[in-house]
Amino acid sequence: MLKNLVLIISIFFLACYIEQLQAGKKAQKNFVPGTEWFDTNGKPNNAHGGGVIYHKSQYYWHGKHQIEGKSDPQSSLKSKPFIVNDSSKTKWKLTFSDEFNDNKIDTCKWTVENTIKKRIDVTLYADSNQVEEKDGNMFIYYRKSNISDTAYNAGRFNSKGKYAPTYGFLECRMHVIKPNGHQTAFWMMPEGIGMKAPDGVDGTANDGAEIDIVEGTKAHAYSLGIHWDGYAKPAHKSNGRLVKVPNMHDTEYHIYGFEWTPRYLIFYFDGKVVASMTDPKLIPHVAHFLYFSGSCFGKNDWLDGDIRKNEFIQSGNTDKAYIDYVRVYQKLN
Ligand SMILES: [Ca+2]
Ligand SMILES: [Ca+2]
Repeated sequence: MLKNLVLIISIFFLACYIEQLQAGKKAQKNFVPGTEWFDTNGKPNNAHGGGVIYHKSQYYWHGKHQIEGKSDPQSSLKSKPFIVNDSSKTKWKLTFSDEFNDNKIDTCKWTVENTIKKRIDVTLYADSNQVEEKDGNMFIYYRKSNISDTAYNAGRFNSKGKYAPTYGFLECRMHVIKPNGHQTAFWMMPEGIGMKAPDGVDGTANDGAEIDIVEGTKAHAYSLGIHWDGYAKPAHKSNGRLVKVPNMHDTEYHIYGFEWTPRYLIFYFDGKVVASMTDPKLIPHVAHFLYFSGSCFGKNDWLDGDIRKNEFIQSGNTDKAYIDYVRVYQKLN
């Protein structure tokens, strides 16, 4: 008895599924003038005296269902809408931001780093004296430390453990320092094991990557890209490019954007696409926190200048990068 009941229910759902499948074949997301149009049930669209309304990113065409020579077999209440997705503008919702406008570092969002980093021939000290929010910006300071001739200070702060989106559109308006043995970066790191060897080494960036939205490495260019599977050779892999921007540092601010979806990554500079990645192996699918950092380098092969020869810094001056705002949007549908 129970067996028969299960069989009947199964056949019923299978029939519903097949019907939906058949209807789905005909359902349209767009239309061509001069051809037959179908509604979302795959039925020929029949809407006399139709009108279009726009509601929550969808256009609906409603009308009265009529067949020539017959009375109305279907009330307009039962008719299904014909839907055209509004692809003219993608809908984004602001889910995180810091405008840096209240002269106080928001510690619910950010952790200012206290770290020591060894370079080839200099040591870099990051501490809370090197990051300051004022005048509508978050400042990152660069200076020669009074610890020793080879010790330098630069600020770093991140949202680790406080805010880490998966996918979204990130945008930051920032004054990147003109590199001369020092540089500014806006980047992301995975909250999980993605960049930790050996656990994160799976041949992909799916489990997390270092995502560099901007690394200000050259006077007339900057670097962007991703690194995955840790930093140790031979597992470490990377993909990215140098974006040439003549006179990049003649303008105080630029806007650096990053669009991250399950299918692609797009990098923007002042609203223009400067790089995109679509290889499924390169798309991270886990949470990444935000990172802003200043760095100093002595001898190096990737950055303009050498901090030991930076006269401005060597004379005891403070150089600064600053961020007007950072905003993160998430897609609505
Ligand atoms: Ca990996
Ligand atoms: Ca601001």
